[in-house]
Amino acid sequence: MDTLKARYLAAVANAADEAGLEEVRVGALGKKGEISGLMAGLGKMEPEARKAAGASLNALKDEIDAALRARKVALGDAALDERLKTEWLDVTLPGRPRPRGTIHPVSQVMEELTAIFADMGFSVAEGPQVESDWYNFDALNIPPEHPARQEHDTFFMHRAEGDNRPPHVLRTHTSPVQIRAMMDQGAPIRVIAPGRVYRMDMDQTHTPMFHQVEGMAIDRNISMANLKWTLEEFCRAFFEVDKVELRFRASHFPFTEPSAEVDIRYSNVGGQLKIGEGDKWMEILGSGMMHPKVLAAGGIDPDQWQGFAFGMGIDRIAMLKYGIPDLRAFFEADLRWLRHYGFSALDVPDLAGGLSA
Ligand code: 2NL
Repeated sequence: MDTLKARYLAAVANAADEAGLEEVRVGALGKKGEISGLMAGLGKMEPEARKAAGASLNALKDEIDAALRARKVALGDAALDERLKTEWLDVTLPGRPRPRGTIHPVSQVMEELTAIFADMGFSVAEGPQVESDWYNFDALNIPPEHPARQEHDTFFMHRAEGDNRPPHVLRTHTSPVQIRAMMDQGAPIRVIAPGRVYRMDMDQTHTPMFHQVEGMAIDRNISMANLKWTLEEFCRAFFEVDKVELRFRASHFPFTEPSAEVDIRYSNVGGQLKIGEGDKWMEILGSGMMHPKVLAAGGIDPDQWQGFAFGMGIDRIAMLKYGIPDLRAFFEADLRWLRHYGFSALDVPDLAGGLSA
């Protein structure tokens, strides 16, 4: 009995893990285990001998059982200690930086110019990108034979078979939004209409979808002088320079009379463009006094009211302000490309028109 006990206690002590321990338990106390076998043999003994052997076998069983439990706890503790040694977390490690998205240059410029014109009393108007030909062309005094109305230049939406009404178009400018604003709000009115416009044009410097902002101010005594001041004020704030110089060149648009194309003075020193100085001129927008027919189409009496209007490409002025050299930056660029041009995320203009840090 004593050798049995010594053998099993040694086996328990030597078990290296829970599986080894279970092997020892099954060998001793399992259904076919050695101790269980001896206990089964008690029935064949004389009552006296059975009593003594039974008592010591039970004591042995209890002792082995207790040793097994103790060893199991010890092995569990050791395993936990081992895990704690290897699986530790350094909670003082700094977090891994995650790349943040940035606002798109076109979106940022829209926010900037919206804030600048808001300071001058202009609100923002929006409208549909799919327009009727009346809003996109007729209301703007663009005659049916005008090149913009040919299949070639404008995206026309198909009508159903047998529907002979004139097709809708993807708006070619945001002027229709201004017509709608005139009809909805009447005069006096000051609005800008920024948004997407579409023309069938695709080369190094043109994309079929681009962004435009148009603006207009209609009141009792609006003149070209108001137009000039408004555009100069806008350019000073937008390009963040104290002095800008604009040049108004006589031009022609169907929707304004008189009309002027506007150039801004700039210099180019080794590829570095500077606005407001130098001996170069760059065309940045078209403008004029609103044509009486266009005022009338918007439901405003041209004998009572005058207005100025202008239109400019947002993509272009975004490229100019942020020194972005070509259109690919807008369509194929990743964030590294934008950062390369000094474009930081979430810079928004403050009320003075400057960029906050
Ligand atoms: C250009 C020319 C211009 C306008 C847009 C306008 C809108 C209405 C009435 C009269 Cl509702 N005019 N818009 C006026 C002059 C020029 O844009 O070259 N844009 C890039």
